[in-house]
Amino acid sequence: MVYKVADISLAAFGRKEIELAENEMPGLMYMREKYGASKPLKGARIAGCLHMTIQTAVLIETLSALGAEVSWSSCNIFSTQDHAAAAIAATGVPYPQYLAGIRGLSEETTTGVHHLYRPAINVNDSVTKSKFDNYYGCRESLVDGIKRATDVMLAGKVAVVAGFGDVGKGCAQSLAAYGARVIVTEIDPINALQAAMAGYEVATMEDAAPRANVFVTTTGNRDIIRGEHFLVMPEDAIVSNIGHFDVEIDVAWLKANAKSVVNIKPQVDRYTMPSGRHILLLAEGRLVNLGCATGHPSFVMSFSFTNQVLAQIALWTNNSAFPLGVHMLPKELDEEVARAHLKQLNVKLTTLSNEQSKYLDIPVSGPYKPAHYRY
Ligand code: NAD
Ligand code: 9W1
Repeated sequence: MVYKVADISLAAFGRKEIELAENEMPGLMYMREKYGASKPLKGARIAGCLHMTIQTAVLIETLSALGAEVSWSSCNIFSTQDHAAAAIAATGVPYPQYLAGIRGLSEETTTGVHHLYRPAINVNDSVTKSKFDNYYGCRESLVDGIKRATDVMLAGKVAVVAGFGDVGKGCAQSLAAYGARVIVTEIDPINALQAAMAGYEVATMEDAAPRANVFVTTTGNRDIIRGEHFLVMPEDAIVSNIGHFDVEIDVAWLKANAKSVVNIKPQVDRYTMPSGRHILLLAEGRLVNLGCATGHPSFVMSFSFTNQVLAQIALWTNNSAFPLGVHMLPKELDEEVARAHLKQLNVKLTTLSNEQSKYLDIPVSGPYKPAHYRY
């Protein structure tokens, strides 16, 4: 067996957590139930490159259950949960060598598909991926990261959320739910209006910086928190990013201009400013929910990964329908992903009557919304 993991003795622990995650990933378990016997991925060799987490392990075992021959490598060592990697390696899933005969790709992130030589399905733009991952995922994993890092009481604190897109909306909501007073910054008047109507103060970073105890950047843009902001922050302000990689917070300025820095524990650094005040920087300005916590909960990853499985089935079994280029999953499949998660939540869905179906000109079995509908 070919594998390279940090510590194979962690396999038993990983297996127990995988078992727990299975019940929280009903979309993937539905795929196993629906396709486990017919094995539509038989003959397919799938090489995955995705963070090796417990949730990813449930994805890998789903692809295997559907008949695929799976090999896996993590995108980087920092996103590997060693017990997940060990549990998967113990089942005989290797890491990929060179693979010929690729029929297509399914892409999870917003990152572009550059030198495309096979058709690809863009899973990122499925509603059940983007809307749920960004909003519901961050709504839970942001505060998880902040709390694991600092144990700070959020009630009564002032928190700034830079950006009020899907991620910012989720972050602002959970901070407010803990009793923090949330200030939002925005460049887009529509998002700024949404923030104001949701009850948040909307201000600029210059205005907010001297008043805020907790800072969260969610913009996907660069240079959001800069030297002039660090200089006016109150004592032990907590500064974190959950947006695009590490460009939102000017960490280089902090490193160059702080008097000193003390590492409190992994991913938590306390900088001393020239004024003598301190700043707590989380995850070195990288994604705080991944650096200081374990990323999104299984349930929300189940949405993304069920899209991935459906995309792989589509590419493998219906290859001629996907010419070279980037495709979307059809709306019916997006709806199927959502449907597959309802039972576990005891959701009772209403069925269109034939009269209603005619009245709205929508098939009883969907799709229920036009392709361009915004949720
Ligand atoms: P989005 O485009 O919906 O929202 C970003 C918002 O930031 C927009 O409304 C935009 O107007 C605003 N903005 C841009 N520049 C600004 C500035 N200078 N000041 C204030 N606001 C500004 O995007 P999104 O879906 O919310 O995602 C945001 C980022 O989070 C992306 O980089 C995305 O890749 C990342 N993301 C992270 C996670 C995670 O788990 N950490 C999950 C999903 C997405
Ligand atoms: N993905 N299982 C790092 C994850 C990096 C990562 C990234 C997730 C999950 C957003 C997917 C402990 C998990 C993932 C743990 C970890 C993602 C980037 C997950 C949230 C997305 C850029 N994006 N995600 N769970 N790394 O939570 O696979 O370190």
